[in-house]
Amino acid sequence: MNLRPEERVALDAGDFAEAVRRYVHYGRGKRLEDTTQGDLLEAVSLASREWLVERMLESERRTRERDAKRVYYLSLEFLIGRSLEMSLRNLSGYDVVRRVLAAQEIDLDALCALEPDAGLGNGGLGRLAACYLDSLATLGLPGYGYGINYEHGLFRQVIENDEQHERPDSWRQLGSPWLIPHPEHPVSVPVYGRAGRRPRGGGPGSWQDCRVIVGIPYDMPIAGYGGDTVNWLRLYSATTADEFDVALFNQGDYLRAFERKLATERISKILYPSGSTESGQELRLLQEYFFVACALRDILRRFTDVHASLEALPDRVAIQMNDTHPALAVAELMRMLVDEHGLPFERAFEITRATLSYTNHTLLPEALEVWPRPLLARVVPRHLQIIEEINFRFLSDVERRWPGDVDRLRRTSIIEEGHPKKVRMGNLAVVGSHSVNGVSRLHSELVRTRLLPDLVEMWPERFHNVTNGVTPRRWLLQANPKLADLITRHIGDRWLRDLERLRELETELAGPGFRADLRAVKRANKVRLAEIVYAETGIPLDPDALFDVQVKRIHLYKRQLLAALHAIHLFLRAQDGESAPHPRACIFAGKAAPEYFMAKLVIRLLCGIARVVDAEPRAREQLRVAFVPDYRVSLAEAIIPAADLSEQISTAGFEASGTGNMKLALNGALTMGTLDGANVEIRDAVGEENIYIFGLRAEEVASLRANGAYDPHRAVAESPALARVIEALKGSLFARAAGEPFGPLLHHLFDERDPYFVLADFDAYCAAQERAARDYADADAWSLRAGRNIARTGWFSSDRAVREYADRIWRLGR
Ligand code: 26Q
Repeated sequence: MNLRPEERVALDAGDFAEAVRRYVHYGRGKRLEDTTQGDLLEAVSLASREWLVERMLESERRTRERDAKRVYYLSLEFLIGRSLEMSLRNLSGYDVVRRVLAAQEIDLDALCALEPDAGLGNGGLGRLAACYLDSLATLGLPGYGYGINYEHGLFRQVIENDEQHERPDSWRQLGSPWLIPHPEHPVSVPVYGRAGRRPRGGGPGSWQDCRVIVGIPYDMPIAGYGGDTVNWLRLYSATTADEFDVALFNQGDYLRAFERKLATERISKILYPSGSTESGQELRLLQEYFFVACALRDILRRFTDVHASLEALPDRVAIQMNDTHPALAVAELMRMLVDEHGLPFERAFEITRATLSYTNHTLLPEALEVWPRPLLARVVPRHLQIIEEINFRFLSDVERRWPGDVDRLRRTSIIEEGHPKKVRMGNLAVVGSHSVNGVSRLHSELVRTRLLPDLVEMWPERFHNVTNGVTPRRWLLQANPKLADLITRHIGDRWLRDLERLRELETELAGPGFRADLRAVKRANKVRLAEIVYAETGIPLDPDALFDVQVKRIHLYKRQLLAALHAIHLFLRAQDGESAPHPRACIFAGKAAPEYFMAKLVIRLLCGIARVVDAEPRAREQLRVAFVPDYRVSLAEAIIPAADLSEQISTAGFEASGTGNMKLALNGALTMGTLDGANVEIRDAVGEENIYIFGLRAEEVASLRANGAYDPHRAVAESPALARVIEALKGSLFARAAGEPFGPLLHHLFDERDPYFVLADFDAYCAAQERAARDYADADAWSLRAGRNIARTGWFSSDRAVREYADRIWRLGR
């Protein structure tokens, strides 16, 4: 939407310089000449924030005036990364500010590079939430994120002696200029205590003797491209109410009062790393409940400020649950409608269901959330009652449709039988939503056929697919300014709002000039990355080598191990004096969950291979391996634009979608991938000739598993190359000390018959890699195919994905 000129707040250069001076002087209490870079970063950020705030207030005024339907994106994770550069670019103020500051001998790029990442997420799911906020604002939609203001984001990863060690991430130790605190708007959230008897027929219930947690909101402004719309991400910190603790203080229990305060404040202390598999962790449950309760209070307050009756809630509010982590929203919204607003249970449930929708991000059985019933009974007793009432009514419907089908009742029940009983959050989310979606075509199909076939049979119309997308503003404009400039010089800048316009590059690709320019941009990005990798690891990379990149969380199903075995294969061949079709640099980055032993062992192996290759002169002429520590958004922004080859090699059927695959293709890397997640759609988009697809397909993986026909020993017997690699892995060649440190990996591959079929795909993978290396040697032909990846992946914009949600799920167009 376009603003009238008088509505715009001008980006006035003089005002900006003055604001920076003001923040340094009065904010920090320093003279300009005494400031540190950190002071300047803060001052420049706060000065930029003034523009954001003006436009945020203006956006809010417009939305209220139109009484527009709002979307709330509930997520325990928002992987925002840095904000200064992105905000300035979205406000079209980046160049102005750079000039203004340069006049004062301040280097804006250097300041931007100092900003700590807001790493409030684990990986794909959290980054997706951040991309969607960018797109919501860019499309001019009133869409807001709700989450937790973690004091510590995902841990920092340091590598010592080939091993991962975790360090706290204190991203806002010095305060964050991007968080606007609102202590004047606290919300009170009851927890623990006792529920009264479960009311008959779903009448209003009661809940006594609760403790109260107080949520303090902090708002992070989110600017859309062009700056016309600025939305916000509202993050809550947990604390206690002063009045509440006064009771304890007055009893003279001074220390206990403080202990309680500290215990409560733990709730927003730290982000749980994914793969925190130990189930039933009370603190995680408290986090999930706390932020959902804060969000719903805020949402209903905003709604009831304007509307007398809650009947119209679904017409004005859509709430998206990012995985099952916020699934208690079903019970909490019901509780508010029934217990606080006196609605009949049946009507409240219709409203709840019409308001909520749920996105599934995983099929991995170990990642499906279940909570022990006794824990819910203790922490949120009234919610458990509501869940059981919902389940009772739901199972009655099932029984009416399939009389006597006891097995079906057992499978679909929200409550899983056993000792103890458990609450299945996925089933709760499906029963309590009007829409359930997967995140790629293949994944949504597998959700329907494998994960939830019974619920699909019950409500087929409820199930959708929305293939993920990524924001071109961060992942092209900001991360790859040289490519962005090149594109804009050829087709103008409308691609920034309409990424499918990149298709216009197809005609440019016909001329050799454009392909050479593409190559020059890629090379410059590789030089920049090589500097970073050298600084971080001491490993020198040749910018003319094929940059082969695998960056993502370390997980067995993602099969970094397959890439490691391939690197060993290349190493052994080089040692033999065989020459490769083209030199290659294998670049890895990613964090392992702290207690995920096998993933950490994979990191040790990768670091070991890197070290051994580095020490072998004959090998390092044609091979380099680097493990770059502390993968995070800002590091991704440096790695992705420099990639030639994008490793997307998960076991087919396990990666829900992937989004790094989209970012890499959009930046002109060719994909080396299995037919998994969104790789399938990337292949359809770029064409078979412009991607390397190999390996077992999802159905083949499933049937191999079902008939028990996978024999890792046979795979080794049939492949001499693989046999050599396995032999090399057995000794201590890649280890720092003697012994067989990689024994557990071998045990997993052979004795546990590796459920991810690494060895089954090894030969096909090596063959595809060999083809890629040969193809790469023809630089011009490669550039053409890289260019086609750029030109044909516009559909993977998060603008397209958010528009699909807006039209089909949130129904924002009135
Ligand atoms: C659960 C319970 C306790 C602690 C942590 C968790 C937890 C946290 C994060 C479980 C899972 C996650 C993250 C999952 C995730 O990132 N999934 C990815 O989502 C992407 C966006 O849809 C997909 O592209 C990826 O394929 C999928 O793996």
